Amino acid sequence: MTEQAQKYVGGGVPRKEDPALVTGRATWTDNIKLPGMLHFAVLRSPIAHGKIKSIDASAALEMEGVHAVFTGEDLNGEMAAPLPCAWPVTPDMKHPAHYPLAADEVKHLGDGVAVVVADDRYIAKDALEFIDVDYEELPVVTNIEEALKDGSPLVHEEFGTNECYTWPMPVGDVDAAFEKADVVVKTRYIQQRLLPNPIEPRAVVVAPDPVNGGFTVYSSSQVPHILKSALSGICGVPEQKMRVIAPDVGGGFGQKLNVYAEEALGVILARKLGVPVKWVEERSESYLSSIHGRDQIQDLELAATSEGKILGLKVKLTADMGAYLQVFTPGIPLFGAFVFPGVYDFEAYTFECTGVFTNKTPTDAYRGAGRPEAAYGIERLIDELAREVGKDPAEVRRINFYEPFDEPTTTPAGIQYDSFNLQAAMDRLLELSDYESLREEQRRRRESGDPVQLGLGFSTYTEVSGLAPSQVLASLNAGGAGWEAATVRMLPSGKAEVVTGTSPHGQGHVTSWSQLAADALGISPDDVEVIHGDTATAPLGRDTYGSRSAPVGGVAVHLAAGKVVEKAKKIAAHMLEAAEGDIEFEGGRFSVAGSPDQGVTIQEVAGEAFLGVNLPEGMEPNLTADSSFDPPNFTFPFGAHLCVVEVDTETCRVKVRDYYAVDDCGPVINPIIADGQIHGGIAQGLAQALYEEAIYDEDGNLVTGSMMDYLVPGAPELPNYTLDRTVTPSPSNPLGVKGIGEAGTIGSPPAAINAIVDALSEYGIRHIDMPASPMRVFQAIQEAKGRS
Ligand code: MCN
Repeated sequence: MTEQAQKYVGGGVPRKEDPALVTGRATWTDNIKLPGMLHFAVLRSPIAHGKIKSIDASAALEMEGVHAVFTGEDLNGEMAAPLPCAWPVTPDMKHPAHYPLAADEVKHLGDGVAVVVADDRYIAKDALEFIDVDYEELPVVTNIEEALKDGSPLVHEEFGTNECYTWPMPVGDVDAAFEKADVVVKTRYIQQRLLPNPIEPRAVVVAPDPVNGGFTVYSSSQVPHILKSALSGICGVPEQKMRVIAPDVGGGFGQKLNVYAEEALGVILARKLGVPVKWVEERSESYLSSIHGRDQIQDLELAATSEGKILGLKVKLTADMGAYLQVFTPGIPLFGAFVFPGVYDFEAYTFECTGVFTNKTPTDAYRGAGRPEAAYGIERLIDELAREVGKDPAEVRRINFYEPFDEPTTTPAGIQYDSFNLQAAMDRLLELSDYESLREEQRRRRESGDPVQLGLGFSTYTEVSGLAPSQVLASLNAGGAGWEAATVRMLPSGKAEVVTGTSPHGQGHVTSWSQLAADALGISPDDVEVIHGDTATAPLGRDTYGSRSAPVGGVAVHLAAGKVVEKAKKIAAHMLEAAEGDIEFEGGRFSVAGSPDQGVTIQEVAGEAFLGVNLPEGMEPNLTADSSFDPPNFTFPFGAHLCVVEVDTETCRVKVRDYYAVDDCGPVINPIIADGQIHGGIAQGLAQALYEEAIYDEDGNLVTGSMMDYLVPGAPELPNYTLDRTVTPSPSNPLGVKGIGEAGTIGSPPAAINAIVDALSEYGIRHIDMPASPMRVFQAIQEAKGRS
């Protein structure tokens, strides 16, 4: 490929997306109003488990403005297939049929029971109140350990058990390592359940196409391409007649990486009624009907020498699936299996995960999806180990880091990390934070009996990003099709269009892909239009999740643009009557080597390619090229974080005073965007560490059912971040880029908890569960005082 100097990639090009977003000119799904459109609302179960004995909708049907009420019994027969789970992790995994509306039995609070279609959403909502459902309540199970006990209430009676699957990772025997160990740290950590909170809750509009008999689905989704295939299967609509458009999407964080009941209901209702229909989720409804994150128990054992050198790791997870399996539910904890050993070089590792059904909303991918859980496990263990062997946690990390490498290196989990240099990241972090003087301040405060203690918490994490390699995904029974597609075309005027299969919902792909195309083509990013999120205009795509877009989709843009330049070079040679080998390309201009005055711009070539008059013999007109990039491996970003907390031992409040992060995602396409991703990610990780927890009571009621009770931190609760980066290119793709969209969320929870435990270690406190609320800190201090 013809490469030229990078002018825009790596520079802080301001986000093209922002003017529309900050001036209220974005188009959200809820802004879409179609002629004749009706609105639907879903009646949701007020109990966690029960048989539906009868549904009487007569009063609702009599209300003015109500067009129809349907139940599961009315609609399920119209589905060609239930809602999909795309990752059957074991051959004998239990997979309950999951229809958009429960027909016989509700399995969790908020399970859909009936749908009202009305003139507007307010009438539809009001009408829900007039539907009378008679339930026979059944016993409920919400606790995963209870759910596995004999005699537990069963979520799905037909399976005779609540165990969905047990997945043992086929890796080595660790017993020998544990026999050699001087120190074994054995512990249990809890990953509390989290509720994702994108600013825009979900929304869907479905319009039947009276001409071709198909449907256009507008959805606030991260995955229009996946949704198109899935909806066509669920609703029995030929795939080529299904078009999905993701308009502006106000965040997703993994929650919108799914195929939801309401999307299928929209298609079925639009087909039945022959008019467009709309559904918009409310926040408290979202807390019940959209997937939740995390929720697992981690039983861990780490074996090491008295010097703190790790010898082996045993991981046993018990993970809450909730009541049904959504698209990736069973696979989420398994993502963690591959990176649980973290950035540490040792051999012996076992991992087993048991997935469990409970009467709760299903879990699925929430930013990081399995990897924050894993990083938390290993990073907390390392701090516990450091304390056992009496060394500084920075030192114990260092003696276990992989030596720097830039070629794939096999890990105890049986995968290959692509490139690491933790030493450089750690060196920079210690320098950036002035670690020694922080320790000095800590000593001073301890000695003076200051009620406000200082805590320092490290996290040196890695993660698997760039979800792609089709063959690897297939080997994990996760389907394949991990590639990403792009088309780059020059228009007659010399401007360019980039068509991408990624589907941004806050990550700034329009800007980033413009930079990539601009550099390759030698034009301005302002002359590049990025087309995305519509399966009619961007027909090939695998969408946005798993921090895959830059290392897979961005690379596809780069490769397609390179192909355009290759073709343009042939045309330029023809126009300049020179040999192709003599043509040089710099700054968007082709010239003849040794005769720089003789040249044509890429815009002139584009015009010529369009006219098709003066082209090399046999060459097709137009300057356009496609690429479908399927990398050989994932990418493995890594980083070193340090969280500095002040813990007030009298009020038990934790203040995150400073947060230092040195992340490495290879070369950065856009530093402003990458920093923004890290900021948002750290904020979400600190939210898990300190504030957020979805709590169910024993009857299956979501106690934290609104923002009044579910504490999402805002800017005042969060510190200023001090960021820097190291650059270790990935050998998995020609740009060397690794993903950055989840890194902050993965690195920060263990850093924060390590810092709090560090602050309180003088009391003999060894662990505090997340979220480390003032009450938990208070209890930990009281218990520690009771012990002493
Ligand atoms: N980038 C870069 N240099 C790199 C790597 C990435 O400049 N070396 C830029 C990319 O060009 C892109 C952005 O960073 O503009 C993110 O790229 P990438 O890491 O590939 O992640 P994705 O675009 O695939 O985004 C997915 C990731 C995930 S999995 C979640 S969850 C998440 C996240 O992104 N959800 C988000 N960030 C989010 N940000 C917002 N605003 N909203 C969400 O819902």
